[in-house]
Amino acid sequence: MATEPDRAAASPKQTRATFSNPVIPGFYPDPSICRVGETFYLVSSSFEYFPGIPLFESSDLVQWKQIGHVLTRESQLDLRAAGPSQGIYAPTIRWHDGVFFVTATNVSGGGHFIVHTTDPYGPWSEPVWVDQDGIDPSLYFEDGLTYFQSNVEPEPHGEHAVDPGFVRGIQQCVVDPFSGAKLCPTRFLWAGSGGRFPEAPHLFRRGASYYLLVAEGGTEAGHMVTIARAESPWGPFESNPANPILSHRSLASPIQSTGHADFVELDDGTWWAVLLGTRPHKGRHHIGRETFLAPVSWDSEGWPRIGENGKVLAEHVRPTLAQTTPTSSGRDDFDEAELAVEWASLRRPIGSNSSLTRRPGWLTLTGRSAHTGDPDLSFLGRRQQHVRFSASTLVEAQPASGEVGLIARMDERHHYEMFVTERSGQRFVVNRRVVGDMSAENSFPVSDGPLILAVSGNDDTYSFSCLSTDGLNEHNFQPVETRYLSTEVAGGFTGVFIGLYAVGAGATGEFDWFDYRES
Ligand code: 6LW
Repeated sequence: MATEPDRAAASPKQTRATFSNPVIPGFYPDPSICRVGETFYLVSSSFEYFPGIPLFESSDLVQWKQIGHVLTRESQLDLRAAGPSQGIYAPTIRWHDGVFFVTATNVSGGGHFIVHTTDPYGPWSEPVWVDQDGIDPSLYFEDGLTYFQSNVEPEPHGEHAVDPGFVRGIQQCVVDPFSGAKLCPTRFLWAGSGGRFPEAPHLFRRGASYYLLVAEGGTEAGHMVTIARAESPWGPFESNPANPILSHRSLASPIQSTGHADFVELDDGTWWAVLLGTRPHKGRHHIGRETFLAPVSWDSEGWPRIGENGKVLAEHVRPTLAQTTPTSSGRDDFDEAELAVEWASLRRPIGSNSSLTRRPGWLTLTGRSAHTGDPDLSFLGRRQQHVRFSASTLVEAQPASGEVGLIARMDERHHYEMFVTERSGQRFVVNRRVVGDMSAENSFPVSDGPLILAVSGNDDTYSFSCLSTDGLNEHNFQPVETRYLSTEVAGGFTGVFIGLYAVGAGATGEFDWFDYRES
């Protein structure tokens, strides 16, 4: 799906040019960034999807190419108990002394872990576990010590029951990053500036000061980034009097819910922030929390501010780095030995339920679950990265009484699909909408033979259509509303995936190609 970036020579004109946000569209929240020489690496949360923690590379901070995932083996990533929006939360990536480290939390088993590698293309190590409560772990290396931060959670994330005596905030210990062993007790660092849910800590140094960057306000409309500083990694931390240093709360900006930032410094002395944000339409968003980039400026008192006076814009002036061009084609002909990196399954590798060799040049999926709301659905999908998009696939389906189809999936209880099935000896194409407890279907009969299944979307609707390759059968289903797949309806932390699936023990689907594009 991807080609190497073409690097154009930097010219004064190019360095003054702007870039568009988000730099990584679609469900890629909680970004964390590190720099190794002239190359940047970025990771984001992946929740119940397998493999875990998408990993990107860039040389200009604007064009990002996914190079793989950090967690590619079941021994690293146990999601068996992960419900929707559980599993992997908020990774941090750091490079120290020739080694890459990623820490994150598996909220569905094990808690915080650290993995490492010398080659970001993998393989990454087995996880080591750190015994500290909370979510959103981070790492800071200095003088041979590895400082390990996280937030403090009074109970499993998501409940937020109020204990009046409990102070939320950021805590820290020192760890051995190769064993996970704690080398000192955990100490409380900072309670934040007063917003709810202080989280997403990152500790870094600039000059003689240690800065503690955090998110507050919750990941919805009240989200913000605040900062404190100290003369030691242990504090005491002094809150920036001008906090927050980024927030879009109550602004009429097309970009909302900005927060959860991480900083990187360039050779030219400029600092940049990656952060999450959303682009709602009529107060709702369905393609998830996305990754944005913004410049960081420092005032004369040594406090940073993100973007244009604490706001992220749809366009900012580019970093002074040689500009690269887009890399991803969005088409998979299933001709390679392995699936392209964009694909993910649910909770575990799709394993023997998928094959690229059973029929060479085709992706074969076989059913294993009873229905599309099953947590163990035989599914391969990619993130819907653009509100306006189209996706299509050519399928030869042997569905038996099961289903072979194309799905727009938010979670187990919120998804729209179009599938081929057989009922009373007749083959049908069915469009089903599942919203919570409600399910509705429309169907029409088709004859045997290959079909092109397509879905397109805009702000308000998805449209499913089906065409037989002999041109004799064409059916366009009534558009269905995007709003019921939105985060505001479905809840949770994820975004819509567009995927291929098979349901039912006897169902087989052979897919010749899959094409996804922004429209
Ligand atoms: C993440 C927390 C948050 O751990 O949402 O945006 C949680 N903030 O920091 C899941 O993405």
